[in-house]
Amino acid sequence: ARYTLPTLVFVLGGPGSGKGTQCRRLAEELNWATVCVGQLLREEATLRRKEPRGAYLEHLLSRGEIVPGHITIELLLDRCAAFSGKSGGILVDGFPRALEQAEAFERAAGASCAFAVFFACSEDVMISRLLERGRTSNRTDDNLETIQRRLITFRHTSMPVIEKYRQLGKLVEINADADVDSVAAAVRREFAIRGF
Ligand code: UP5
Repeated sequence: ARYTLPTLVFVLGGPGSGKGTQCRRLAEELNWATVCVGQLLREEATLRRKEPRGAYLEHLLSRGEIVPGHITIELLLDRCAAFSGKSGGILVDGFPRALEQAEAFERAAGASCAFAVFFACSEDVMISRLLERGRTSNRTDDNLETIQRRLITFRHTSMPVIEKYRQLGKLVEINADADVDSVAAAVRREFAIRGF
């Protein structure tokens, strides 16, 4: 990397497990930055909607499929660079979602995460949260069919990333079925234990 990255924490969990909600809250409390990688991709799809890349991204997002790593990693590193020196650390919300993307990121960034947080949430809870949000979110992936695809992608492709960090002793698992305040308190405790 051309600059030193701040402390990175990967925030992982299934669709609707509460990653975004908790990242926003924690970032404010710790005075960290947060990068929602799905949001970065949605913004890129909108920005380039008249180009082939925009249509391609929208195609993948609306089907709950994972965007190729080289696209995601470039956007993510650019955003991290913008925060360089301006925040204590960066919460990376929703990345990496595939083992090879975790490895590609580490190569490109020349760094890994300090640790990874996993919001463990039951599928019934995730589905009902997303259907509820889908009434007003305008997200093309908050419908039952795509929610089910997102869950399958999560189980098959993203869970191995979580298992990797567990094996490395870098995983912090939080019960995310609980209410927002309880989850936030559990997360805050885990960061405090690690000196943040
Ligand atoms: N809510 C949250 N916490 C709650 C709680 N404790 N109790 C009750 N309700 C709670 O929350 C979802 C909803 O639940 C909200 O209405 C919230 O109020 C409520 P949110 O905090 O948004 O959960 P989150 O886990 O962030 O859910 P999100 O839908 O954003 O997760 P996804 O992982 O599906 O979405 P993301 O934006 O990360 O990715 C979208 C797509 O981008 C992916 O499907 C994929 O196509 C693509 N992508 C990639 O290809 N590569 C990447 O690296 C990243 C994304």
